[in-house]
Amino acid sequence: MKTQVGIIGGGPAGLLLSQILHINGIDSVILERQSRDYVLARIRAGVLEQGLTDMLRAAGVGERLDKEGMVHGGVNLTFDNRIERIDLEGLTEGKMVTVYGQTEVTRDLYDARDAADGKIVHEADDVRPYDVETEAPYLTYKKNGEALRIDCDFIAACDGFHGIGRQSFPAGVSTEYEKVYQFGWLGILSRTKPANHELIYGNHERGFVLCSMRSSTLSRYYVQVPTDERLEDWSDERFWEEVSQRLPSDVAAEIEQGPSIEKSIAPLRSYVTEPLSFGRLFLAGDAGHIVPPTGAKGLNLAASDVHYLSKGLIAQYRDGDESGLKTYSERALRRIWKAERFSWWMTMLMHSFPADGAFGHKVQQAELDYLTSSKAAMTAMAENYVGLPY
Ligand code: FAS
Ligand code: PHB
Repeated sequence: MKTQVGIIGGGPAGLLLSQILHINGIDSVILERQSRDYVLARIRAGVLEQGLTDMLRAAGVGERLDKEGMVHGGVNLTFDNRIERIDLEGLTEGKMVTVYGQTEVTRDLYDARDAADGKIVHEADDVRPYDVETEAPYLTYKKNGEALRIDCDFIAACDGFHGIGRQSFPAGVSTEYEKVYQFGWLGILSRTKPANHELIYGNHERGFVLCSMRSSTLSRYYVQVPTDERLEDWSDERFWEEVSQRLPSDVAAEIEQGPSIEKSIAPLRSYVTEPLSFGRLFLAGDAGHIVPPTGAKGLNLAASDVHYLSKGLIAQYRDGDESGLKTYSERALRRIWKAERFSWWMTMLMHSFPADGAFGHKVQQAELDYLTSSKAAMTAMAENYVGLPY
């Protein structure tokens, strides 16, 4: 098989890239390791920056988003038995975020690719990129035991943190930066009304808590847990009790408890690999970087990577201008590092660090008290949370 762009990974980054290339007349093939049902069963991000929602609309994938997505003009912080609202819309001259699950974004992108007869190979095993330093790279993979090959002009590795793309860079090319946090997030989905019409991020000495949602009848909650925590030790009753203890009493009183329909623990890490390209192989999304979900940046960074990479590929094919591809890594990394910093800052501010003792907790309370009483500080948080410019 021959295509112009071979894409490894059919998550949001790979699907969005394929759809944008398609509407610009560029052919691509996606090789996805899992089944479509498996990909669509993942419960992950929930908050979309305006940059991503604009890209989805431009790619012809905004209809359900505009119908079902919930636009939020603010976000709330709780600490010291208080709740304080950050007026995102007022502090950023009208910018807001949209709450719409990553699962729905992925579903909408799959539907769009199907409608355009997009080529997506599911359960593609042992995908490997070759000759990426030449003008004729190719991918091999196995499907139902048969060895197959795809010749292409460029390869985009949108294959997530555990993908093959980054591992295919020759030794000595990459520099990795990593910080692993000594806690994870235990998350549940429940068919209950959300605690608030906007998100609530909670700092408490028992640990971080997040009250989010997917719709007016579907809530998403997270609590900080130690990295070695076992899911089987968390009954729904224990989870709801912990959420309530970590919130101000008047906020906790609003919580509608109910059975969990999904429960999982995700580790937290900050990670970046540099550069994001080698020859004609490009990394986009979690393949190149990971952020702790505290800043709601993971999915949104995948979108800005796809923005830069698709622009570079379009210029290459349309005008023979390779400058966008040559500068892709540098341009994407500038925005990635700013999101890494914001995600690290939110994580350090909102989680409990027992090793820092009572003093560390008091310093966090003071920073939150300052943050929520300073227009300058809230503006800085707001412009990062709604998303810095591409
Ligand atoms: P993805 O990991 O989504 O997709 C990569 C795809 O490549 C997958 O479908 C995988 O099966 C496939 N693949 C991997 N290796 C392959 C190979 N060798 N061959 C072929 N295919 C291969 N972000 C937030 O903003 N908020 C959150 O709350 C949040 N929660 C998260 C929870 C978890 C458990 C995880 C892992 C991530 C979470 N994230 C969150 C981040 C997440 O949303 C990512 O940023 C987002 O999925 C990035 O999309 P992709 O880059 O497409 O990577
Ligand atoms: C979610 O709803 O899953 C969510 C929202 C905000 C975050 C992380 C996760 O920062």
